[in-house]
Amino acid sequence: VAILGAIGGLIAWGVIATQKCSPETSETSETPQLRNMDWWEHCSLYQIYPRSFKDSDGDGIGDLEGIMQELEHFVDAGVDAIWMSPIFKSPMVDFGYDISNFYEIHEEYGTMEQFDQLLKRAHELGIKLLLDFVPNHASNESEYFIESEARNPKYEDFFIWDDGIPDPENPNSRPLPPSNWVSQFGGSAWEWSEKRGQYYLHQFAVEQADFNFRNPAVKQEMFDIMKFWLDKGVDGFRVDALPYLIEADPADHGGKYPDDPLSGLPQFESHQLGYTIPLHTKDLIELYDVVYEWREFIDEYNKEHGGDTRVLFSEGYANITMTMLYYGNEEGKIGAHFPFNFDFITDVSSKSNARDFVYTILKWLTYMPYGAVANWQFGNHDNNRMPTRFRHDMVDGLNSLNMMLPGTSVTYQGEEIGMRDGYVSWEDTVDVEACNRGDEDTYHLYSRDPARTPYHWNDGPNAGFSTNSSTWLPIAEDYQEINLAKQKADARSHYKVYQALTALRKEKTLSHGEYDIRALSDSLFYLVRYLSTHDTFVLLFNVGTAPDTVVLDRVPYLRRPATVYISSIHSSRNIGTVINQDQLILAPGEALILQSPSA
Ligand code: FRU
Ligand code: BDF
Ligand code: MG
Ligand code: MG
Ligand code: CA
Repeated sequence: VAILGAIGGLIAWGVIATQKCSPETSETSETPQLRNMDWWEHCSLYQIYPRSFKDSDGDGIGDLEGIMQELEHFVDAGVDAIWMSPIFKSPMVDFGYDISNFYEIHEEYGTMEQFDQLLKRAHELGIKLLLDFVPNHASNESEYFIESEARNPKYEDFFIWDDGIPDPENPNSRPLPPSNWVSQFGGSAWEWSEKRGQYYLHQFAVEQADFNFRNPAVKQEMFDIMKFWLDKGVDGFRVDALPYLIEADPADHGGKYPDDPLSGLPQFESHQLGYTIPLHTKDLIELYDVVYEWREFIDEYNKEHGGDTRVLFSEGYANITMTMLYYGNEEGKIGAHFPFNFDFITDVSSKSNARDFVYTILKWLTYMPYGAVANWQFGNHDNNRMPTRFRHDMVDGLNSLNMMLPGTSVTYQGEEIGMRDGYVSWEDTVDVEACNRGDEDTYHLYSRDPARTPYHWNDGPNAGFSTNSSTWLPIAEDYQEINLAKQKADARSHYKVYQALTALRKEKTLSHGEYDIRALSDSLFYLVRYLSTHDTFVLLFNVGTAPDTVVLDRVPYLRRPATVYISSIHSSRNIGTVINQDQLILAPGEALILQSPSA
């Protein structure tokens, strides 16, 4: 309840009668008074995976200068804000999520001067730029770790160190790991340091040592890192891997790291993720207090420095209750501006029907705290690409859903042109998760490489990504069919639908309107966005594999005649087609956005 007061004034998309209307929204006397929205509440956010976006210097690896050269792409696409996966100094064991210096740019990606220029140019173009903040761990090549391993008093307790358990059978040999905890990338989460004669914790790769968030000096370092980049002018952070921030404290468990309970699932051996239930290693309630402190910090920074709001978007896969705690708690603490919503990635797929979609959408909107801002996304660098997880014919409908639901839309690099997973052979596989958890026969179950292959700019060599003879990951084989240049030239394309959608989002109905969503059958659902005195926009989407009929009287607020405003690229209906009939048959995957005038 207290969150009401705390978030107060941040009502996401409702209409507030008490707020003075801004000139641009007071067209007629009946027009509802619409509150002003902050930029992040309804922006189109885009994730860049820098290593695969654009290579400017011909080494086969994407870089900052490449992003700089292509910034106009975001203006053209209608994107308002971008966040970049890590660009900091790194041995690249986990492609930048293993940071060895949080204050420096990774040399393959460029220089600090290039970063400063990129930020300046993005701002000149009206694009917000967010960085990836990775607080859970540092590279074992970071100064923090090297000094900690050497017991330099300043850094001695920067990580989670423990003696381990004496081996009863071999009292003189190396002790056993402190607990049965399993790393996200497989194997024990504890690694022996010969140098320090102790184990350290790594919830991810061996080379990614977990920070000790019970050490005030670590917390201070995190503030210092954020301040360093905020002072440069970044617009905020995507915050990585939060569920793993804090683990059980031995002080609460008789001085010993407690074992996680066993899942009992017979397919897992003790070194495999899934063998245990992460009771002591994930979603610990203390971690939220750290997030709430970061929010206080960034709010304070905003107050002190003015200008556009700097934001925190949190990352973490957790159940709905633990996810919502990132927004804030009932005691009035506020956390991230929003936690990323992964429900379209984890809860629906090509096997889902229209009811599953509606249920998944309403889940987030139901659990979200009152007045909070929603967000939607269908992919990221950790999961198979959207058209591959769903069906190829669903790209436009899924992008429509992303753009038409209330709140912020998040696009993963390539979704605007419907890029699919690239094929990466075992020989070409570089993802640490695939290499550690899989082998030649099973790597594809774990590999994140297929979602990370380079962006398809055109049908030239290396899809226009790089002039090098080879690229860090292979180019997906379908680049001559699926690329940006072709989609700009074609009369109808995913990209053109995407552009129309980002433009449609500027309508007040989309930013401020109410929503209604319902399954009309197993395969067809509608999403209505409506706002008094404004046009209504209706998405009709057939997620099934057979044609299906929609009786238009069943769609509320859809006054006829209506007009086709956007249609999926294989639809027989063109933009501008007038819909006056009582029913429509939608082909499999067909999506129509209908516009109908206000009453
Ligand atoms: C999760 C993620 C992964 C990375 C891990 C550790 O999204 O960002 O890509 O491997 O966290 O930082
Ligand atoms: C947890 C997780 C995965 C993600 C990535 C990093 O296992 O966050 O969900 O896909 O592999 O670890
Ligand atoms: Mg390069
Ligand atoms: Mg280990
Ligand atoms: Ca941790």
